[in-house]
Amino acid sequence: MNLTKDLTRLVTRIAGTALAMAVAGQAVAQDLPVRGEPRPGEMGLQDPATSLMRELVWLDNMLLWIIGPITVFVTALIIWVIVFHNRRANPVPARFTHNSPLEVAWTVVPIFILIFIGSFTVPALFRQQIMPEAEVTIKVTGYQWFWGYEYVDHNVEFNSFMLERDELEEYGYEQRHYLLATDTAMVVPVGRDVVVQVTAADVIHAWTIPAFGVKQDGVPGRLAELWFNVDEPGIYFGQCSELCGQAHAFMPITVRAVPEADYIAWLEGEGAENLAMAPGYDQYRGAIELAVAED
Ligand SMILES: [Cu+2]
Repeated sequence: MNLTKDLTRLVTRIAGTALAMAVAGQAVAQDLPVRGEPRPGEMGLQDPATSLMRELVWLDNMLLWIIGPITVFVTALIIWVIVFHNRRANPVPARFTHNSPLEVAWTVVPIFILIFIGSFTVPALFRQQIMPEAEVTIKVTGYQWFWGYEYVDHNVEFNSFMLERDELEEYGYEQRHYLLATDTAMVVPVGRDVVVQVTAADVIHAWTIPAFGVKQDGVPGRLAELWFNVDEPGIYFGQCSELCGQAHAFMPITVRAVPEADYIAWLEGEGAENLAMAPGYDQYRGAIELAVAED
């Protein structure tokens, strides 16, 4: 952890100059590498940023090893039938209609294949759908056509709109982030269990970050949940994934995963209440007091 820099930033913040706050805010933005974004010509999934997504990538690869041989086998059977069992090659067809051993085999073998697959996918599904004890709880609301974020423990609330092409640089993004970057972002601490409550205010939207391996429909009148725990600091992009109307393509999602101290400093800057509920707050407080004492 970059303790010295964090401390300097916190101390200047305590001094309370608006300039120092602006500089600190910018430093957070520029420090963060973009880790979760689509790349041109990409064939596979995005690099996983959570344990859930690592598991999904593994499952995806494992299934390819099963579906690949099955596809080759079925294609070979079709070719074999076409070549050797057409009217010219085989003018007198066999007359039998049943073959019990074969029928048992083509019923039982797929059952075992499905049981094998299920023994990995069902536990993975449970890991996604059973919520851990939330260390950070964020309520996300889909609107036509932007996202609203609410840090329910801290009374912090804001909306998130897509950046136009000519605004990207001003916010520290590049042109390739058009349709992905937003003016404000969901900020989360790395290494903490974040539970996101997803809903919508008008029509059905869907909140997703591909690198996190999460996707959840936001349905008006209902509160669904998803969770993730981000491995590394970075910027991660997603896009609304449920056709929600004319500007469906223009309500992207930006998540900034930051070190804990930056997360608390950000909350503080947003005027958060109940800061003590933020994960790692005691440590953060201790670090500030230490820095002040050394001054
Ligand atoms: Cu939408």
